[in-house]
Order: sequence, then C-alpha cells, then structure tokens
Amino acid sequence: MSMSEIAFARERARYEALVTRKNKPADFYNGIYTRWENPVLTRDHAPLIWRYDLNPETNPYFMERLGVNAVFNAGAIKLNGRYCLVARVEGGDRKSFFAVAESESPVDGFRFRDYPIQLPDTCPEEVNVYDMRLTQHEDGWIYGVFCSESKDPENPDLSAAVAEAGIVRTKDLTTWERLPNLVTKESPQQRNVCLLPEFVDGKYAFFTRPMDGFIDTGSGGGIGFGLCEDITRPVIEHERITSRRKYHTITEAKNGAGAVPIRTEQGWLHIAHGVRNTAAGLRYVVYVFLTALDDPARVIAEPSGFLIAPREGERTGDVSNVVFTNGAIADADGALYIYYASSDTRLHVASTTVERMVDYALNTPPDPMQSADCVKQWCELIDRNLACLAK
Ligand code: M1P
Repeated sequence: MSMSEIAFARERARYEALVTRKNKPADFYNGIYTRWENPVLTRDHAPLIWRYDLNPETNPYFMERLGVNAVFNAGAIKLNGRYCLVARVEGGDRKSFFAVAESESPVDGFRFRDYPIQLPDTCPEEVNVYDMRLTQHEDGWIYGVFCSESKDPENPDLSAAVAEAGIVRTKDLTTWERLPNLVTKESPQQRNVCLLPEFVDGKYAFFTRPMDGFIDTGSGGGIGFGLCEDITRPVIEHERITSRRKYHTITEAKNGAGAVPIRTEQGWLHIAHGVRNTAAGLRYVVYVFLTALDDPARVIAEPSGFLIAPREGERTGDVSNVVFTNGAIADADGALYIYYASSDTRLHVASTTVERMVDYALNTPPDPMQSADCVKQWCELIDRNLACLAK
C-alpha cells in the first residue's frame, strides 16, 4: 500500500469509530433535562470525501484540500422516522453552508449525506448563509428560514454587513426551492427568524428579531412577531415584540428565537437564546418562554434565568462562552431533543420531555428584576423546604 492509501485507511477507520460511537447521559443533573456526553456533530463528522482528494496522483501526500472549521447551529426535524439535522458547516475559509446529517437515533449515529445542500443561487450579493430553522408547515411544505448575509454596499467599512432572512422550501430535504428574502418594513436587518408551523388569521406567522445593525439590535426591543399573507412574496408590515430584552437580565444585550416553537396544550413552547455583555465579551445562553395559543405573540410565562448555559468544555471554542439553539425535535411519545451548539464549534443534544418543559415554563418563578426581591424569592423557597423537612 502507498503512504496515501495507508493514511486514507487510517482516517477512514477513525471516522467510522467516531460516527458509530454510542452516546450516554453525562454526569449532570438538574431534573429539567439530560445532557449527553458526546457532541452529536463536530467538524470531524465532515465526510472524508468532502475534505480529501482521494486520487493518489493528484494528492500524493493525502493532504486535506478543503478544511472544515466547525459544525454547529442546526435546524432539526423528524422525517420518515429519521432524526434530521440541517447543520451550519463552516469551512476553513469562514464561509458557512448547510448540510443534512441524519440518524435513526436522536442522540448519536449522525452521518452527513454525500453532498451539502446546494441552494438555488438566486441572490448574487449573498456572501454567507447560516442557522436554518426548519418548519413542517400545515401548508404541506417544510420551510427553512436562515440568515442571508451580504456586504453592506452603503458602508465603506470592510466588516459592515447586512443580515436578512432567507427562505427556502422542500418536501424531502433534497430538492430546495428558494423564495425571496423576507422584507420587514420596520426593521432594516433581521437574524434568528423562524416560521410558526400553523397559520395565524390565515397568514404565515414569523418570529423575527428586529435589528438596527448587523451585530447590535439597537432599538430592537426583543423577539418580534409578524404576519405575512403570501410566502412567495414575503412582506411583514408590522412587528410586535414578544419576549423583551430587559436590563440586567440574560437578555440585556439581545435575544432571538431559537427552535421553531412547539405547540403544547398550555401554549407555544419557545426555546430561545439570550445575550448579555461581560468584560470577557458576549455570553449566550438558552432560555424558555411560553406564548398563548390564541395569540402566539403574547408571552404567558417566562422562567427566570437560563435553561442551558455553557458548561465545562462547552465554554471554549471559536466564539467562547456561547450556547445557541435553532432546532429541537418533539417526538410523538412526548420526548423532546434540544440540539444546541457550544461556542460556535460543535453540536450537542439535551433530552427531556415536552411535559417537563411545560412544567419548567409554568412553575419556575419569573425574574424578580431586583436583588432584594431575588433574596425574598430564595427565602420563600427555603421556608417552604424547611417546613417540608420538619414534617
Ligand atoms: O456567535 C454567537 C451567535 O451569534 C449570532 O447570534 P445573534 O444574532 O443573536 O448575535 C449568530 O450569528 C449565531 O450564528 C452565533 O452562534
């Protein structure tokens, strides 16, 4: 065997060991969800045929020709009995693209399809795409709503960019139709937009994130909500704010929709993200809120604090101190799998049930907003617990 054949055989064995590795619950307990030990997708899950030229004549040293930097923020859907993730794959060149990884198990065994998603190239100014949310809509289509990023043509600053919400639709995650980008009349930029699976007043209902700039949300007050009549010419005239950014909370700097909201008997369950600033930079956490079934923009419960915060190895990566979700799968038996990425580097899963999450949403106290009231909240719980223990 040539040196390059030996290297290929070794890397192939390493790859197979990674993708067939069984996952197990991590040593972590909070009664709300189970963390799983291994990430479900990493850059090492990118197939060898994406990265290497396997022809010894053109690649005698068996070098990586196209490097993958990170695999993270994935939309998620169950299709034909399989758990499907549409991951954000970031090449070594910093450009992201989408690729489907699927498995029969929700917690391990994810393999990428041979080819990444080849989006119709209808948007010549678009430089980067990322963070697709997948919605199985009642109109019969699966929609993917993602961030479409372009250089800001009006601003000479080399880093100035514009974020819009791109929209595609499919029936099988293989053939994709691109629709025009979403237009929000009141907000110059958009990121973290997702589509509700049901019509509201006969219209397509989007959760948005109004932003003045590419990074700063500025006057954007939080997660928005707007309706659009025709998804093939998607325009939102007016956005209402749902879950608000608040001073000295986990959402002070910004927040954004995460996984597509899940219908429960008690309301729409939202698993979103909140961002605060620190001396070490932005800190992203995942949090929960519930909105009313008869008015999906109206928040009816919002537990205090975060559901998931970066922990141990999750805390470091390309953009450290970040956890972020844009996909969850609710199974028919009530199990819920939340796919969350850490530090813009890798993708993990947390498992729970819809019932548990509704209990969490409704019975975890809200943020009292002031230290003195927080202490009262702790003391009330301690009082009840001491009484309970004394029985
Ligand atoms: O780097 C953290 C996250 O930053 C962005 O989220 P937001 O728009 O809320 O700031 C997104 O680019 C996301 O992909 C990224 O994980």
